Amino acid sequence: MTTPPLAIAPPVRDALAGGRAVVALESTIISHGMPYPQTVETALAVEQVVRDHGAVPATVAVIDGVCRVGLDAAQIDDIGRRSHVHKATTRDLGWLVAQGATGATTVAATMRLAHLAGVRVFATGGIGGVHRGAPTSFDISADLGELARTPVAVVCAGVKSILDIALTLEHLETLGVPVLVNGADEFPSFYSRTSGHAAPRRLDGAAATAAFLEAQRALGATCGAVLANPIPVADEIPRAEIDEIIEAALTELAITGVQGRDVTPWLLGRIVEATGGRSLAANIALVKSNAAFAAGVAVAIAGR
Ligand code: PSU
Ligand code: MN
Repeated sequence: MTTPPLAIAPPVRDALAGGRAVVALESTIISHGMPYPQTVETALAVEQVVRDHGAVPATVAVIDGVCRVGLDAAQIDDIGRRSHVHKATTRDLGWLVAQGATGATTVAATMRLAHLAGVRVFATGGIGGVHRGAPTSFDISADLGELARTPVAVVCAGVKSILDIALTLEHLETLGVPVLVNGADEFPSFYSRTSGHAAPRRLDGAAATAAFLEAQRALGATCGAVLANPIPVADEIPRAEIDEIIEAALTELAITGVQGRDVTPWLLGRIVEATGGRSLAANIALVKSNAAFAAGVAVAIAGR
């Protein structure tokens, strides 16, 4: 086997060598999730949240064909500013490397590269999943397949707001991926703390979550885990309000002909417009909250 073309940033390499806490962060959220320059400001602020909670941040991306685990501020700015960065899921990694191209990694691709580097905890906003209408469109994110085969724990505020939560939970169960909710009995729905769906399992706090991840490891689990962390109460958008906006955006989407990987960026843009920017503020708040929780989990694992 050849060594993977992986560049681990010095602070990340040192932390891993010393058995200290590291939290992986994705870059699709930087290139496709929010407008520039807020996106870069947010990415840097999220890294700082990870540091403030005692862990080393490792933002992941492929830059000019090099898979990077840990970016510096200039590299994060580059990903946010460039207008034609590929959205890269796991299947795109080989192509990007061979072509010397640049790609922002989704949850799936970030998990893969984090795992190759030895990082076990990853924080993001929302994971991909089963889209509404998937029974006819077959649109199911590759994030779910990666969760089934890569042992990285993904802290999120639920699945992307535009998905079918019930079908996503069902599919995760089929794939054998554990789904845990931090400190609540209900699975959250990204902008809201509730979804109408019960938490498959509940855990309270970082120490309990670290104990769970260690148990998974001791059992030889080869899959990842979804660690759902509800948005803070102060930042929540009521479910009835946001559901109506999402429904309207989905109706509009059907008319536009936007398809495949362009669907999410288009819908998120529409939702930001329709909420007058409130969804963006909520999105930023929940990512920071997830970064803090993920850092706590990584610190607790490192301390065991
Ligand atoms: N959640 C969001 N915005 C996003 C994403 C998730 O609120 O942009 C990104 C993540 O990178 C996730 C990806 O892994 O969308 C999933 O895309 P797809 O459904 O095309 O697999
Ligand atoms: Mn898709």
